[in-house]
Amino acid sequence: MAPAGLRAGQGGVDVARDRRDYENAEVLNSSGFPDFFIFVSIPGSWVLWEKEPGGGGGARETSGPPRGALRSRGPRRRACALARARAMAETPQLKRKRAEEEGENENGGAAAAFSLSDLRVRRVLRESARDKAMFLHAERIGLSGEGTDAVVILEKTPFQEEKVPDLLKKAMKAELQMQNDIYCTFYLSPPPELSEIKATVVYPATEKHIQKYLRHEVHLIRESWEDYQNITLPFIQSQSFSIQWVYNILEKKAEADRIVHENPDPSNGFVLVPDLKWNQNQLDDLYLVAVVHRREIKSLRDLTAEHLPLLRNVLQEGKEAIAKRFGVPGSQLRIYLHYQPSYYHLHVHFTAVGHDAPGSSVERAHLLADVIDNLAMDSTFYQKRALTFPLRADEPLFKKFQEAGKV
Ligand code: M7G
Repeated sequence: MAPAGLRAGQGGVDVARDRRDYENAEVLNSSGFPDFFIFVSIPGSWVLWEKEPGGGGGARETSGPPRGALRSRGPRRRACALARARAMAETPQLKRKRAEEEGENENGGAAAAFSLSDLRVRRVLRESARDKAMFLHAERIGLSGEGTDAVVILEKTPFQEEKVPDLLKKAMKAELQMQNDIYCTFYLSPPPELSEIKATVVYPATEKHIQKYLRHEVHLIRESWEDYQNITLPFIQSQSFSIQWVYNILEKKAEADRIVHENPDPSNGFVLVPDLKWNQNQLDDLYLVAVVHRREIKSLRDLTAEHLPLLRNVLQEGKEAIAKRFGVPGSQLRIYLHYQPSYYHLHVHFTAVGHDAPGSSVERAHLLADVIDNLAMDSTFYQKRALTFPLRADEPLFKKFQEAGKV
């Protein structure tokens, strides 16, 4: 039987055809170690996948014209053919592409895990020597050679107290940089387990994600209630910034194992999870976020006295849960809302009071306890007063305020 249409396995398998045809594949013959081959019939053709010679880990595909005498062997055998043919024929690249496609459905839009080495750096969006962080615009190159944008945030993680003695002992290299009287400076090259870097990846990233991390000049906007109604609200309504990650948390499709506390009441309940920014290795930068179950509250501007029971639950139960789980008392927590938030689904930030968390400054953070008091005094407090917030000069909302002659 002369193989027809021999193609190299590595990157040479036609994914579109494989995915469709595998559904009807039937195993004709197969072998495991040491030959590793699988011979299947697919509609209108036969295909042989075999291990590429040379131990490179690739698969070689050979296909040919229809054969008359092929019999169906039932659904189980077909499923087996599907899985085994995939396992043999897929290169790591193809595997990732399939995982990505299938992951989309399971996670409501979230891409499946992938390796950082798939990403290529395009440019530095911003860096902060103080925060020991760098924000990168990266891209992931697809099989057809086209790039998909990603944002990567690299941050040196805070020291962990229990690992510090090891750091001094195990530092591979300690280079003395200068010495003067009682002062000296060393540069250490610690082993990998003591020199962690946290990498947060947004993939695929939209232009809005990229702009969010690009350095721009910042302006303070003073928004009256009328400005909110005429400029901000129509703008928010015209935007489609996805809050799928919030729904994934509420529906336990993501981060379910990270939930610290939940009050399941649909009106007055919420879910408390560690924030994306916190790696939970140390309490100094403790950061959790409470996401409310109600979906129609966009921001501080929508709050009235009707929401007091919900806000009181978040404050009280959030504090109790953090004290119980992490041993940090309520008096050492900064509990606040952002205005403007990045995501228009009500959520509350819980950060360690000693942690200078991004967005915890006066122009953006509103303490939850103050919000509660304000609403208790006046139900329409946030539909009356002007609110100040920072906007970067490149943000579309800033442009709207500019067009309206407000900046
Ligand atoms: P925000 O005030 O809307 O915007 O807060 P900000 O990001 O400009 O502060 C949203 C909060 O949710 C931030 O503290 C984010 O770090 C956090 N966050 C964002 N995402 C996409 C996730 C996520 O997927 N999981 C968790 N746990 N937190 C997230």
